[in-house]
Amino acid sequence: MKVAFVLPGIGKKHNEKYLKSWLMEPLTIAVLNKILPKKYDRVFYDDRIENIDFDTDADVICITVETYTSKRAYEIADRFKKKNKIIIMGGYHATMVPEDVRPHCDIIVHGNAEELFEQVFKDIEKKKHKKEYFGKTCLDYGIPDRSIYKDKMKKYLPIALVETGRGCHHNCEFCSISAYYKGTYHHRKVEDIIEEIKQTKRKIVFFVDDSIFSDKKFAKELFQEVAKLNIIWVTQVTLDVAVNQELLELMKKSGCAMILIGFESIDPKNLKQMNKEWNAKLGQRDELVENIHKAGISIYASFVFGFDYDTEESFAKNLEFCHKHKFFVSAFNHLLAFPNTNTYRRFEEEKRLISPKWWLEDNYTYGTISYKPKLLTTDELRELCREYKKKFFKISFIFTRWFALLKRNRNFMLHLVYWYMNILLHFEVDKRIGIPVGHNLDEVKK
Ligand code: B12
Ligand code: SF4
Repeated sequence: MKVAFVLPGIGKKHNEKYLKSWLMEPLTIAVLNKILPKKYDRVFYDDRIENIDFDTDADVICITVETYTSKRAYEIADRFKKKNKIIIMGGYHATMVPEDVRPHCDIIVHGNAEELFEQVFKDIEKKKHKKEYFGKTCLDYGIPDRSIYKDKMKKYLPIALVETGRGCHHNCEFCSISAYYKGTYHHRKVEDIIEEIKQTKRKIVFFVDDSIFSDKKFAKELFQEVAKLNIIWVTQVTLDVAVNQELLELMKKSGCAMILIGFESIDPKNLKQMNKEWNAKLGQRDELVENIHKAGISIYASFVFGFDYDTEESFAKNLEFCHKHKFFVSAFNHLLAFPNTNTYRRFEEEKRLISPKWWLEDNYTYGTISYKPKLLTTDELRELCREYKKKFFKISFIFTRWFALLKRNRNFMLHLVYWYMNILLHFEVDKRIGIPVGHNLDEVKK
């Protein structure tokens, strides 16, 4: 039996390439490749960078589905179905909205696949497979098998993705992670993580984790081991890391160069509504940011606009906050109601969803606001996000922030990353807006 893995793309503008900053190695596929029993032949199509061979001799097609990629995933599945392939779908969207996915596949894998993937294939061989399988959270996959995309590595950004944990102990209203993992957190074995980092031979590592400090004991143990490797690493954490000086020092010593913090909003009323008021309660936000910077660690500050108390002034205040702290990089995104999150349910109850299944709309483009914000119009919200991103990535501000970085950290590699990211994102502000979701992915030029 032969298995084809497919990672669908979001979409791209006609005659343009896929957005470069989205082109990271597809770790999900390396993990699925590892847990698929060795006896099966396999092939992988990365829809973001190459054309899918719809005439493949594979018998089973495994498609990973995220909300943004779902429209394309269904198209791919329907085309393969016409060729009598067995279609398996899994991933965030398949788990959160199975009713959406069901008509397009033979099997849905809900949740994590580690404990049941082998069984699914045994059942397929016996022609007795079920329509749905339910996986528990489990990260016991050892080391992911990246051999399936080694021929494509040059097309991905030169950063290794190494998973450390899944889930998060917080429950922010808009978040798919909290809806998927329901406030729980699980991590891998430290020795597997260390072995994997060594095997990737990369000098820059992104620890894939939604909240690495959900288990502080584990995080400390991990960083003590990582300190022996001479790498630089980045990850996503919550602001509370800054109250623990010992941890900050350990992070820095082990090579932590940057952390992505989801500030989301600096307005306490918004934070309360999204169930993230702990972000502000932890103490003075400015002091916490300074603590992190003093430790020599840079910040990727992520903001989301369109919450109920946001006005144009909120954008200006946020930019002021960025000017004050000169963040390494920043995101000014608009709020999105991801399916099955509490934000989605609230907007549904309040009758504020303009398009309940926005991800399937034929003319949906990246940046389209699919709900009614309270104090801004949809056009204002979209335009302000674009305008303030432009302000953040202005060349003069890139220089200002770089001078601040020089004082914080002298690592040459980090400075290269700084310029690469900031210039890339400077040019991507307009490239992103208007990407037609689900379209132009069969074009030869990718
Ligand atoms: C790394 C990452 C990225 C990277 C690269 C992603 C990539 N595909 O290469 C970057 C930074 C580029 C990125 C960008 C974006 N991301 Co992202 N990203 C992640 C992150 C942190 C890790 C993904 C990962 O590798 N996990 C490790 C693997 C092993 O776990 P897994 O994917 O869950 O797979 C397991 C199961 O889900 C299941 N499974 C998954 N697929 C399949 C398929 C089959 C057939 C089966 C059987 C099982 C199965 O089995 C696997 C093993 O158990 C996740 C959050 C997270 N912790 O997962 C967000 C996440 C996936 N991203 C998300 C989003 C929204 C985006 C963006 C749209 C953000 C934006 N506005 O620009 C873009 C879209 C990029 C794109 N799709 O092209 C959301 C998706 C939500 C949703 N409902 O779909 C997530 C969940 C983050 C969040 N907090 O909500 N992302
Ligand atoms: S802290 Fe981050 S990962 Fe955790 S629930 Fe909130 S937004 Fe999601």
